[in-house]
Amino acid sequence: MDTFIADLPKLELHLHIEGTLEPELMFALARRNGVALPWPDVASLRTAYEFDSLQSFLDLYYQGASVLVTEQDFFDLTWAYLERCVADHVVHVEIFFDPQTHTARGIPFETVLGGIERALKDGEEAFGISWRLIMSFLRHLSEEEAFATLAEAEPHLARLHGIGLDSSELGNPPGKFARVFARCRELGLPAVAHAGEEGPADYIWQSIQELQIRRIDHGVRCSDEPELVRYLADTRLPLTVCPLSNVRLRVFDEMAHHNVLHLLEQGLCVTINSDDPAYFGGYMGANFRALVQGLGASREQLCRLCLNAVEASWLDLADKVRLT
Ligand code: ES4
Ligand code: ZN
Repeated sequence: MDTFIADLPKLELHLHIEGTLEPELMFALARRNGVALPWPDVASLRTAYEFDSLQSFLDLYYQGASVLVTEQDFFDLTWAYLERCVADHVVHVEIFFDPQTHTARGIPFETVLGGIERALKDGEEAFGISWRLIMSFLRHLSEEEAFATLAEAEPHLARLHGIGLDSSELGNPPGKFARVFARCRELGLPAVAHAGEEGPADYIWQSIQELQIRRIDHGVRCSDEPELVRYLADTRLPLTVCPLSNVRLRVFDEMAHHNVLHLLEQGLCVTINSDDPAYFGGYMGANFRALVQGLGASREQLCRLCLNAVEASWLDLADKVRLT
């Protein structure tokens, strides 16, 4: 089964590039940039990877990102992720970056975008991995701050394929950003949003009705509302599900209780993704293996999850056909 999983061509549609920062690289960049970290070494940092909620993770994730300073740092981060993609036979990636995490520290938008984009272009050339780049707004910040970030991004819009919404979900409903997302639609940017990870099914409805999103990131709490599950099955609006993330952040108390295969069998377009793999215990291959170990996923189900990712991706039709 491990060989079968290794050989499956995979697409990753829910990946925060800042969440691929491995402890070793974090310490190397801290040294390179003279940034102080609150942990003495890699081993003690790893012991801090014990989360009881989304917020407990985000606090550490934002602290870790403070070592990313130069264009080369963002290149090195993204390049290391692409090497993991090669190892896991990931052939296409649609990745998030959080500009506000960096611009708030005085890092220019162009430094962040330039480093990530250069690695993605080099990776496409070297490994044949195709890609899309999604700029994500931090929902714990204000609407005004999101509009300011959009203004900074406007000269670079041709380099962005869409927008997302992430960070602390509870208390920050999708509707808070309805006007930002409306403006992005006018600018021709398709949207996705994190919804129904820790937050209620109503946040999923809101992201559909008020943000007009093309995919839901996580969305697993849809199970709380049968009417929503029926809607998602009928429309095939995709869900980018992240199994290891959900268990690490206590959305499900163990993998055996995860609902992703149940949603798959109800006809939803669910896909498998790694979210923040450096923090949650594994990249794409590890997530697929966890489905087999924890849920007894069959080969046929794993294939269907990969085909769903082709359907859910923003690849051109010709490339989708080539992959199926
Ligand atoms: C995130 Cl798991 C998760 N949820 C919401 N926002 C995020 N940013 C990075 N990882
Ligand atoms: Zn996420």
